[in-house]
Amino acid sequence: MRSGGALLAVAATLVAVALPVLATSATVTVGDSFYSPTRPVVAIGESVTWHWTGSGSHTVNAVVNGALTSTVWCSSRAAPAADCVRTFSTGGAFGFGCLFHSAMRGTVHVLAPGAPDLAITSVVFEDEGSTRHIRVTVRNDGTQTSPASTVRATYLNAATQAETVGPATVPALAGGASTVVDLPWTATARAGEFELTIKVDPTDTLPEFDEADNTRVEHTTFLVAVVPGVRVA
Ligand SMILES: [Cu+2]
Repeated sequence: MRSGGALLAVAATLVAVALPVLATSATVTVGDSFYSPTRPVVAIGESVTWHWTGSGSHTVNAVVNGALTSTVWCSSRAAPAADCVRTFSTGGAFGFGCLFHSAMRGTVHVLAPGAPDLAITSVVFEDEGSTRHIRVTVRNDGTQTSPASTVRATYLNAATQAETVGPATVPALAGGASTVVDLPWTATARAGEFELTIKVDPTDTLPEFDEADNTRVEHTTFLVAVVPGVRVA
């Protein structure tokens, strides 16, 4: 018993050591009735793990040209069930879906090493007249050139309605390059603190290794309501 425990401890250590190698792979939760995330991103040679949490039965089948096929990636199973792992050896976008639920659809994006990966690295506010400029620094963390994209900011106004600043164009960026994009926020009557959610590639057009670094949340305060053409005494 004792030696068995020791062996288990050794096995646990080996697993712990092996984990960083798997860290860049993606895991998709299979629930009732959804996949999350629906667009996992991995590099060529990496794998996607589907992990069942739903009590209903779900499959993972290949989707080609928008149509579910009979090609089974993961057979029908319900939680608790063994994970299903698939390794992707070629780049591209690979659709998948559940045989039983037409709303369960997703796409695995398999990127070559160095693929474009946009990130917001800083946000600076600068006032000019009644305009507050939101200057957003966007960097391409990949080694390949990123296509032109956009950046925008959203916030809730005093009536808690969503409003948008921009979008502004982010030019194509060489690998490692960065640029500053200006979002001019023309003042309307407003005062107080606003929470801005600033996002590059807001429609997720560009598959990236790290989508989490596309968004920055910033707070900015207008001390008085600025109304164009009205002088505050
Ligand atoms: Cu299903």
